[in-house]
Amino acid sequence: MIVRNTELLRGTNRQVNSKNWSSTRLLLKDDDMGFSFHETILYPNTETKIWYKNHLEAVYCIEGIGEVEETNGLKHRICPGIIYALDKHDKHILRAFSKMRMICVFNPALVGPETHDPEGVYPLLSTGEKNVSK
Ligand code: 9YT
Repeated sequence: MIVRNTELLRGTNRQVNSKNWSSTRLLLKDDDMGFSFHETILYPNTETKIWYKNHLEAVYCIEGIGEVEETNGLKHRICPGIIYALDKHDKHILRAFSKMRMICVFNPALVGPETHDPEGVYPLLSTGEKNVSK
């Protein structure tokens, strides 16, 4: 059994920071669960273009208000209790109107240090790779 405390992972290499968000990665590829599991804090009044072309992601909101916009312009309000799943590797824009706390699951599992490239994509890394595009 794996038992971890998010608070104890902050400030370690399991916390990855970006301009608009901070992601604490509770479960990663090395844990061999078949997915990775993160707590992501989105900073208020931010807009992030994302395209996980190499991954599937499900995102469950537990705090805050925002919206996700599809490429066809359709906007979905996000608040606690809402999940969205990028089952078609959907390009999207994520807007946080307040601080938001999200639980995010990735398949395939992230290795650890991934952060968005200019297109909002995470590379497909294998365990051991430390070099990621910013
Ligand atoms: C909701 C979202 O995709 N935010 C970007 C960070 C990502 N969830 C992560 O790496 O935890």
